[in-house]
Amino acid sequence: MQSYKFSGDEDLITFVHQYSDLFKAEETLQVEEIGDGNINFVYRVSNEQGVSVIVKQGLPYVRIIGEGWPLSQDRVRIEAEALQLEAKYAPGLVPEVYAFDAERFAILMEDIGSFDNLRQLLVTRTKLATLADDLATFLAKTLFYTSELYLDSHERKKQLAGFINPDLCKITEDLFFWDPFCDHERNAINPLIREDAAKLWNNPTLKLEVAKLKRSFLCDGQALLHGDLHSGSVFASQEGTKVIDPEFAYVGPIGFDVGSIIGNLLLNYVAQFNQEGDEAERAEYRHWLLEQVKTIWLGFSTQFDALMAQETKEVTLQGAEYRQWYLQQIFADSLGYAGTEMIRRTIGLAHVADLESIEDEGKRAESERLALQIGERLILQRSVVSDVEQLVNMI
Ligand code: SR1
Ligand code: MG
Repeated sequence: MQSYKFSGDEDLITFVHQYSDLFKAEETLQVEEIGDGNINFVYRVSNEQGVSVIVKQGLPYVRIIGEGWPLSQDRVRIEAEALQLEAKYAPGLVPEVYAFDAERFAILMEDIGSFDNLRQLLVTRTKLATLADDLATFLAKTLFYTSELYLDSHERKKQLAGFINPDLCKITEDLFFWDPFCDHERNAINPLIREDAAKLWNNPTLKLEVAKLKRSFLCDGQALLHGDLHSGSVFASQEGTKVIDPEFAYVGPIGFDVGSIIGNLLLNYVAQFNQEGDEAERAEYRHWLLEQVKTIWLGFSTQFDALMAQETKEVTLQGAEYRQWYLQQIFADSLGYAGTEMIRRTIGLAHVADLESIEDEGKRAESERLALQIGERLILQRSVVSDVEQLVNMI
């Protein structure tokens, strides 16, 4: 397989000089590898004054597995183009792309080092002032402006063709909709909840509903999704939010993005029952998390509805009844995908620090059981929960 990997610090520095004039040729630059994701390599290049940029490179395989799990490098182009589109529609909410190099499968982009990873912030129970509003805006704008509601037929087909992304979609097909619903060798299951997992594998009603969600993931090309909107793909501070890493971008069902982030907030919610620290503080944080779920849904749906009414090009798709029907479908899908995210992060291959940081296996099992129960309910009841208030009461 033809591929290019940066050979070392000098090579990375040459790459940075080639695409940016941020640094002088004679400056001493420092290179650190900072990536802790599953798939790619990420480096920070900085000078002594603290000026820095990020280089992200994708090799033709999954980083944490190695060459045994090959992966198309076209994902790097997809990430660069998705970031550029997101920047156009949701300015300030993604890092700026400075350059994309198609030969080296690398992106040079803004360093968002003053923001912290949302998953870590949630584990340490940090309340974030603008997070829910920012995520609502990101979702409403990126999803509306890349949907059939806004694009004309030709633009839409072009977008579809540019973001086919079969390798990354296949990861999601397997890790969300197949592995966790059978006794798959890729699964990682706390022995204390194996029986709970087996109950899901033996529930035909649940498997039928998961199959319907999978069909929608495979076939319903509503908008250009981020495609992997979990807490690790969000960086935040008290001043703002940055969404990173859209290498899974493809044209799919809107509820997949909305549900992924809601599912991640709920994973932290269940973890907070058994995390370290004062129970009153944890209870208060759980309450805050549910408030964020409400704010995200209400902010997203209000903005999306207004965009539908004001900016939809096709007149038959602007009416109030159609808008209400459309948003109700997205709500149901979002609950379903929040449910599959909770289940796959609990018994599938890729776990989350929210649960994994609970050291006591027994306590972790309690939170994991709750994740499976809520996940199952979200999937089964997604069409009967009428609004976000009812959702929060159900949880
Ligand atoms: C092998 S990749 C595992 C997970 O990491 C990515 O961020 C996606 O969430 C994927 O499902
Ligand atoms: Mg990622």
